[in-house]
Amino acid sequence: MRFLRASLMVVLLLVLSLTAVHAQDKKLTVGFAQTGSESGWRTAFTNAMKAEAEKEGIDLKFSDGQQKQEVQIAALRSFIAQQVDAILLAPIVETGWDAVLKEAQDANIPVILVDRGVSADPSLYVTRVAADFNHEGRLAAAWLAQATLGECNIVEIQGTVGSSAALDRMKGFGEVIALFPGMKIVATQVGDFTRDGGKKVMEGYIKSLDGLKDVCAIWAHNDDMLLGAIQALKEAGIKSGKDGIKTISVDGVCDMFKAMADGDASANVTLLPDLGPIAYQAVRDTLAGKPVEKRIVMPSPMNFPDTAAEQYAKCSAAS
Ligand code: GZL
Repeated sequence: MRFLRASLMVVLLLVLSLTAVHAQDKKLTVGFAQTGSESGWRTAFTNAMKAEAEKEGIDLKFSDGQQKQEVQIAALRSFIAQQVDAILLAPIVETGWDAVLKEAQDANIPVILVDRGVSADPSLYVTRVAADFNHEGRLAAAWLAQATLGECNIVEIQGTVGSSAALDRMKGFGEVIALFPGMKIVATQVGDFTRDGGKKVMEGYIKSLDGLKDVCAIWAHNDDMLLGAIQALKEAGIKSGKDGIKTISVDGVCDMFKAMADGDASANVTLLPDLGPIAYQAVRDTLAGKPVEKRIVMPSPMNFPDTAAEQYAKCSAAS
């Protein structure tokens, strides 16, 4: 009898260890609800996530949110119905996610936020892998404050309304310029993170602000809007960058390095797009029952014209 019990234990342990090995080696199926394809950075981020999934043998179900929250929510519901192992979400705006995140939790599917954040209860997602957007705004303002000795009339071009990227960058930038009585934002409008949006906002500023004659700097929440704005300035014969209105923006897309190398842009806070390795590791850890930090912060380097030509040579060769 004791022999039988011992044999059963051995068989049970064997089955459990084989199951554990199988779970570790099982090909992961991950749903990724991306915001859209509104900017150069977004495209670079999407490509990086797909390439890393391929490298790690992850079956990535990709959904382009087309810049619409309802499309992203529908994608999450589809991933739940497909019973994916985990969901990655880059939420276009902060609010309106509680219900669908609860549905994922009830289906026992972990959700990991990548890039932007949400205002939902943090218990509804495992972690958020992203840069600190408030810090990016503070970095941008700190650079401008030292570059202008704290005296500057600034025009701002905002990202998507309600997005954590726009809200937090605006907040961080504002906190730092508030330290300098001589620095103020004289105009702010929404460019929705697109080149066309930035161009249209700048065309309006050129008209309403007398050709920007009293404007010392342009602060854009992302490069694409600044690149569109620079196009509008060129069409109006107004100089930016080295010999003109100072510029500061966030992302570090390849064309921004060209603009800095050409002397049209002044400085950049770079947003690293390669969140894949960290995000997929968080997926594996959470599925294996291991603890995952509630917030994983990516670093925010800055880049300037002095290395822009070399950086442009690298990024244009890679694309
Ligand atoms: C920030 C990201 C922003 C980028 C823009 O992490 O959400 O969205 O700065 C993109 O280029 O549109």
